[in-house]
Amino acid sequence: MRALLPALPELAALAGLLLLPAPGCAPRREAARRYVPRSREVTLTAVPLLVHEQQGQFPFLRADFARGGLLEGREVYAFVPSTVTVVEGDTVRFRILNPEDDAHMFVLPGLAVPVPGQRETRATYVAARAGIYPFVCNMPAHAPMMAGELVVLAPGAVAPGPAPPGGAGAPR
Ligand SMILES: [Cu+2]
Repeated sequence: MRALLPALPELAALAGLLLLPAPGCAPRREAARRYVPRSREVTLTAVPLLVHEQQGQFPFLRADFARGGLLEGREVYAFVPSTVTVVEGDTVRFRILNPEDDAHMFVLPGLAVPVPGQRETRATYVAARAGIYPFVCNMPAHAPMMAGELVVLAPGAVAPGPAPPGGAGAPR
């Protein structure tokens, strides 16, 4: 009987083997993979695409801006870039350049900032939850064309750890 049962130390070793976590699941590795939120500076520029000042350059715009035209009462502007990607928990420091003389607004859920002409405007936003958040200029003459998206990734979607300064292949 004694010979058929494994000895106590053997049983303990077997139990230890069964409890070993699968490769890649070790708690230590998991901790090292945790994303560390960071501060990200994002520069957006308000860019005129089809505006009244261009009617000399693009004669078709006269018909577009005329009564009943496709752009009656409107002008087309863009935020460049129009997609900004960050990670949940990041603090986004927006620097918004408006080089021309029309005023704009920069509106995100929970943030609304006037963007006067020929000025640089700064705004800080904490990307608290993963998701896709539209940003717009909500001035009637510029909506809905002047718009973009703040894409907030879940921490598990990005490479781990803070970026080494200037390091190649570092997560951005
Ligand atoms: Cu605008």
